[in-house]
Amino acid sequence: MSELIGPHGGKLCDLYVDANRRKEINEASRDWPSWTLTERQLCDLELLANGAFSPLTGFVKQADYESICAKMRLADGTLWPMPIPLDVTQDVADTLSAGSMLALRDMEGLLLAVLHVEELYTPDRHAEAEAVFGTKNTEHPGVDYLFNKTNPVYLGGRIEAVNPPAHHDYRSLRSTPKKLRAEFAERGWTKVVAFQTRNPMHRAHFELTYRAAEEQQAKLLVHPVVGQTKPGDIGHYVRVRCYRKIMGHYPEGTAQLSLLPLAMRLGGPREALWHAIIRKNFGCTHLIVGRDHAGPGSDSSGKPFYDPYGAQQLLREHEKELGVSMVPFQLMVYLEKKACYMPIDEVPEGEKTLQISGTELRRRLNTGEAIPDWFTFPDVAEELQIAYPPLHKRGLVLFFTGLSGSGKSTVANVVVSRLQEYGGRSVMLLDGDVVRTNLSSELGFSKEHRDINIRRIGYVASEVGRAGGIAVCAPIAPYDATRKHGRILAGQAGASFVLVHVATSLEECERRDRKGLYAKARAGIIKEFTGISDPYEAPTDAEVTITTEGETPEESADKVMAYLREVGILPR
Ligand code: PPS
Repeated sequence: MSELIGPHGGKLCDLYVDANRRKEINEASRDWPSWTLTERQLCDLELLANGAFSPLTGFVKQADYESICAKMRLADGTLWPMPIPLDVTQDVADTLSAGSMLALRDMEGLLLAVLHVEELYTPDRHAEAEAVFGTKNTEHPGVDYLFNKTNPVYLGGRIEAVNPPAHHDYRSLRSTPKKLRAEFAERGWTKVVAFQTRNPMHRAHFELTYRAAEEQQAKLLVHPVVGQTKPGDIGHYVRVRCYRKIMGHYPEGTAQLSLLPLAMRLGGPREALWHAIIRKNFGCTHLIVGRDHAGPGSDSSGKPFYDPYGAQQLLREHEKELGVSMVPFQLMVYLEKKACYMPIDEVPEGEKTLQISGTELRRRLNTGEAIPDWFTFPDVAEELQIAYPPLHKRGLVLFFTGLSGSGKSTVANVVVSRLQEYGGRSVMLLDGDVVRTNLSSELGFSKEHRDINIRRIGYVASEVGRAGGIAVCAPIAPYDATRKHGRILAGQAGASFVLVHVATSLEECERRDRKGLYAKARAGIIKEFTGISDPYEAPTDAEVTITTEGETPEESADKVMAYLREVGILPR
């Protein structure tokens, strides 16, 4: 009888201590310095502790780190492509030395593990970026994280795990390698093909995973990442609802769904190798690897960060050593006449094929147009349609920006009345002056304070949008980056964001000078006045531009309303 594949390095690690040791650590930890784990570190710790990162028994020390960067191997030669150190601030590092104990806690302060600090070292992050990601371009999310979100000092050392990180969602779908292996063993699943994904699964994914398992005469593990994925990805709650639906389409006893709390680095080929090692630890013998596996796509000049087949190639080179086979997959397309899916390479010449891109799917969801059955199973489509209703039923952040006296508030007020006439969604106005009285009364007009003010407005507005309401904002918001931050927040909250530039000229604003502020600013009585003694960065990304010169507030509001109807944010 065949046996389950062995873990990477020969031994499945389990870093959890027994009850006595837990008690000891809990008591002693009160005197140890503490570190609050970042989201990424929480993911790393969970997978270290439960053995998904076997043979690692802690955060990597310098010799391993250097060897991983240079050779994709630990210092002892074991294949391992991704550095997993614990990065901490200089302040915390200053309280530590080799031999220190560091209590690792979650954001609520719960003790999850203790790190036996064996080494502190300062990495050369540029060299790390080049070695691990093959680029120093911060458009690569892994590089951006490394350069902008990683703390300066790395710690390496053994871990003793005390409590697993708390997950309140989908608990029945979160299996440790030990548990999954036990389940596989019980069912006699010795050949298992893993499918890694960070996206919802459509018919093409179903077809390719089904075929891959059939061809290998193996079972299938649908193993989506629910830790950190690519910024902008569909959140895991929606995805897991979709995965659950798709699982019902596989024949009974052929496939299993399990969630992987991995923090992806989007490292392309290296990451693919890492994925294979992790899946091996979960008891899988095969990994499906597609085009640009775990890559972040292309940079702003359109150049792909990785060779689209680099991951397949690297895995193939290490298949033997690893014992995990790479199952390549090609793009699956739908043949209209035959009403079936086929790898693009096998399509007979002249045969009409159908495909729906991610952009087209988003367009259909935005407009409420039907999603065809051949593309997505109807029960999966329904989940997506519930999560992404048409734009006219989603929340909206309507953000006016412009100089003081440009007419922002006047036009915003007309727009608010019009939106209320439409009904359907509750409307809230966050006017510049009103916000400064209620939400930001302690703030002045320095760049720092203006940024705090706009970030607050962006936050409140995005929460209104999250709840399906409309937030109309009308501050000056002179800085491009802060406005863009508001756009990102709205997007993360699932709301539309529309920027309206009220482009009334400085001359006109000053001529009107309704509040007499421009005169005071010219006289130097008011300091840091926008347009006079403080900058205004005119937007280049506004969806609507209006000028109140030679146009009534009603006419300006009409333009805004027309745009909202045109793009489907308001029903026609
Ligand atoms: S910002 O930059 O977005 O935080 O400004 P905002 O919150 O919209 O506040 C602008 C209103 O504050 C009054 N005011 C000033 N504006 C600009 N610069 C300086 N130094 C300043 N001091 C007071 C002014 O009345 C603005 O109101 P509006 O409605 O824009 O004219």
